[in-house]
Amino acid sequence: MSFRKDFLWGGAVAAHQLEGGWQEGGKGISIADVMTAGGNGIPRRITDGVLPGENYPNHDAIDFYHHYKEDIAMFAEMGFKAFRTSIAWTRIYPNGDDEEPNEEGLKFYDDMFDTLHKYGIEPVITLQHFEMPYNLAKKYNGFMDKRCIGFFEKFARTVFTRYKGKVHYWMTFNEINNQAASPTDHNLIQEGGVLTTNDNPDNEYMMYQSGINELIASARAVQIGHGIDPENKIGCMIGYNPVYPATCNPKDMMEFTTANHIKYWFIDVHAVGEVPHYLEKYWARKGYQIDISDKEREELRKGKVDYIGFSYYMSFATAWREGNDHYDFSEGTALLDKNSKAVSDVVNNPYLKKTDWGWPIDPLGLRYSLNLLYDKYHLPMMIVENGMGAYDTVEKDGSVNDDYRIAYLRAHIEAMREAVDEDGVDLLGYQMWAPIDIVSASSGEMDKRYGFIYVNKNNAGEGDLSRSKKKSFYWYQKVIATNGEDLG
Ligand code: BGP
Repeated sequence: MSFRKDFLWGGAVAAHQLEGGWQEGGKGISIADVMTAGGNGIPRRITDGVLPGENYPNHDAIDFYHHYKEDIAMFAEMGFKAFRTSIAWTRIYPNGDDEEPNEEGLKFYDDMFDTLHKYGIEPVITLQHFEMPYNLAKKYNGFMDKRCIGFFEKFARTVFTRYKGKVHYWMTFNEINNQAASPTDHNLIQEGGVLTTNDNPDNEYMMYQSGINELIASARAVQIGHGIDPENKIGCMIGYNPVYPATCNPKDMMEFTTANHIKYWFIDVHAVGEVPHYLEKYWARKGYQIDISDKEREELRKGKVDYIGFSYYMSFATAWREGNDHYDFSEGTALLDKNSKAVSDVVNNPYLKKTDWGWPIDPLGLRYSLNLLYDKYHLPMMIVENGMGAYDTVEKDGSVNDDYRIAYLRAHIEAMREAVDEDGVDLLGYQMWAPIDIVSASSGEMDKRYGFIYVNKNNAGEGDLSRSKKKSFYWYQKVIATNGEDLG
């Protein structure tokens, strides 16, 4: 037996990427609602509010808001044991700083969770997935302002209370660490909701300050969630794409160590409850006065997570270069530029093929990651995203023969099985990204498809939104039915 009997097989999405209904049911505007469409290699933009004549693909997305019953029925047909999505903060508190929650928004998720439970599907819920209320970004500069910790706390308390008994698996902030790899993605310090420009010299400082404030907010949410229901399992969510040294040159090893520190210090705060020593040193060197009180440090210790949720898509390689002998963060911070192109100290890994969007494909890296995280933190883990964005072709008979997607997922699930079987890591579940075609987070495209379920809508917004099953639908159905034994 490789996977536990109650292994949580399923799929993951985020509210803003599929729900649509951006102004329905009393919902407010989120930062995802002011993000324009980009393209493969074309960055998205954040506009100053919702402007006429701009294209905002998240506004309608795939209209899960009205199709969720039909879509969940299809997930159930595949045999899903779990479904990961987020609660759109702006459905509950439309402006983020409202006095009272919006009942219609709360009711929407009640109905969605009831539908999931009807089929025995466990909801796995992210509190904040790139969808902070735009008002909080605009009025407070997001998590740069400590008042946002309180607003998040209130939101968390509201949903923990309301969905007590309906939701047991939670995560606080999606890919909280992504902002460290590309601090000014889309003129926004992602997750922290800090609006800025790419050339602002304070970006790095703001990333650290808002990141610390989010971590305090996360630690408070963990404590509140445990207080409301001791059955709650509350995890962090890390975008884990390991960085390898290009060679065994000790200088490459140091470069690799630094790169991993830059990208993954957030996990130490979540899982150990401490700001890592190297980071304190770096702040001191840079003269960053990060506002974190002794009381807040105590809160970090008390609000450690129950499990590590992480996404895994790819790995990177890094090499020392002339003039970078200090292994200083500032010399290697931007591992990806805003077009998701590798820059800085990232080098090509000649052993790996890439997707059409240039993401290196590395199944064995998943086994490596599971081992590394388990060795270091000794916490249960859940893979909460893993998948391959690809251009799909619909055949004349309506079928989509996505063998490339099956091959990607098969290889990753095999690597995951080896990590469990041979290495003994403690793994709670696997949520592939994304079981149904949705709007891409990085590019805003519809044609960057991940799903087992095809959605008839393209980048231009054309299509009747009808859903159909791809070849991979039947493949995943068999994988779940055999608890991962039959990957053929
Ligand atoms: C992760 C995000 C998701 C998701 C995924 C795929 O970083 O948590 O929201 O979108 O990446 O990325 P993309 O949609 O850009 O292909």
